[in-house]
Amino acid sequence: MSFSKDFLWGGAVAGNQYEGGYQDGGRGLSTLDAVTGGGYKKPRMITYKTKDGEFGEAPIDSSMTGNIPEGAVGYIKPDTFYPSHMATDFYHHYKEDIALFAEMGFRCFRMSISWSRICPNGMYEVNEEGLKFYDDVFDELLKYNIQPVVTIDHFEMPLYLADHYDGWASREVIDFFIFYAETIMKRYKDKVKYWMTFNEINVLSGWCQIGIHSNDPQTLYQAHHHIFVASAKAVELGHKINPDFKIGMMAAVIPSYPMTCRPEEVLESIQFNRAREFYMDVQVKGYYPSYKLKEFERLGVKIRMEEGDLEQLGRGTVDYIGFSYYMSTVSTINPDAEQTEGNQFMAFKNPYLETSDWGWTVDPMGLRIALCQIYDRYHVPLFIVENGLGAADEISPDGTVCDDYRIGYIKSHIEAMKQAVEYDGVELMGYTPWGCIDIVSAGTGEMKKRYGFIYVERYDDGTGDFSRRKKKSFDWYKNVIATNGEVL
Ligand code: BGP
Repeated sequence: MSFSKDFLWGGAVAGNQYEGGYQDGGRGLSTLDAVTGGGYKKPRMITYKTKDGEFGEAPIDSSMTGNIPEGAVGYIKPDTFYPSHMATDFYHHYKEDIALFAEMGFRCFRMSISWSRICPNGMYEVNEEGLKFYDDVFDELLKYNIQPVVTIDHFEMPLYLADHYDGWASREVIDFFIFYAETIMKRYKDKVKYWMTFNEINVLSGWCQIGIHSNDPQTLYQAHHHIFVASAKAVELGHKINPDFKIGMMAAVIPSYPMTCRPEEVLESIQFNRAREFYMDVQVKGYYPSYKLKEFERLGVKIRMEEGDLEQLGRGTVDYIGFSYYMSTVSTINPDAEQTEGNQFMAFKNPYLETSDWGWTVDPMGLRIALCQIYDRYHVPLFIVENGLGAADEISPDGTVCDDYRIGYIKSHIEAMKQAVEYDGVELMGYTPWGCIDIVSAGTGEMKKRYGFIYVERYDDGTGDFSRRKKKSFDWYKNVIATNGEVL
């Protein structure tokens, strides 16, 4: 067997892209609720009102970053389509969906909790109906012996905190977050064993994700310091609430290769990879690495720290590294090198690799390379909590959805995982392909970009009855799990 007998096969989603019910059950508004849909060459827009009451809209780029003017507040315009409001309606379909996940044999299910469903304004008021909703979801998962894997914060925050505190730029938000994290970890301490604090911490920026109104390095790294402290506090607190908790970090991993053996390009790729390693160094090793302190000096960034912050980082190191992997990129010193779309940034094209319909470089061996690089640096268990192929799946006239391309993509990445385990000795906890059921694309706000083993009839013009149907990959993945990855 390549994978351990308790390998966590499952699937992954995020609240703002799947849950819907944005005003059901006492939920408060989140930043993503004020972000419209987008599409090809059509950015998603933050709709807002200025402090003078003027309406405005600000584009977010594919890295989901975008800013609204100081003092402006998110505003939901009438007669405007906001994908997160209903998404693909997990809120009303959770029993049906979980039964389908169980039919595939899921051993775990990665999902996020919506902070503003638990604390509607993000502060110290708790919404019991919100807590009850996730109690019901976890009970349904555990009925089928599916372990919840909970992301505490996935790319959104309570709108009130963005509007009134400038989001994570304010140190007070640490305490609000800890109150929220403590509330859910205590409430679900006997139902949820696996947690992770912040989704893709290394790409968090802008108003949608962290509520800041500027991405200048001082503002951004000060906000990230507050997030690091909050994450470390949540990890330390979680271990006190239940010593059996496994609490991880989560980063977007996009390994970079030098375009040539030219030393300048090798150095360029080392520096690109450090952009993610900085976040892993802080959360796994528990301190700011020297290369980043040197960068702060060059940028004139002066992180305002409070007494005990650095000790807190040391006490709140994580149990595992969760990460997303979709693609690799190339580092070059040639500014005219051909580029291609990537996950949250424009990548340079690798002449040896194909790209997806959305331009993302398809590189299964890159997953093995990333697993080796990360495991060799940190020697903690790894968990691939996002991997998948966004494609414009269509229902054939006979009612089937033949997504052989997705089977090929997932199969090749599982083969790479096997090699990392069998030949490179990587300790791999589990694998939860992204968007195991069709959900809204974060970067483009589209339904058209589908990832699921399950097709959802919901379309970018707001039509569709949310009905679910199995794609060809559903039975294929079911057999992968049944054979613990032996048959692909
Ligand atoms: C990752 C995010 C996920 C998901 C994924 C796919 O960066 O963690 O939330 O969005 O990207 O990207 P997209 O939805 O833009 O296709």
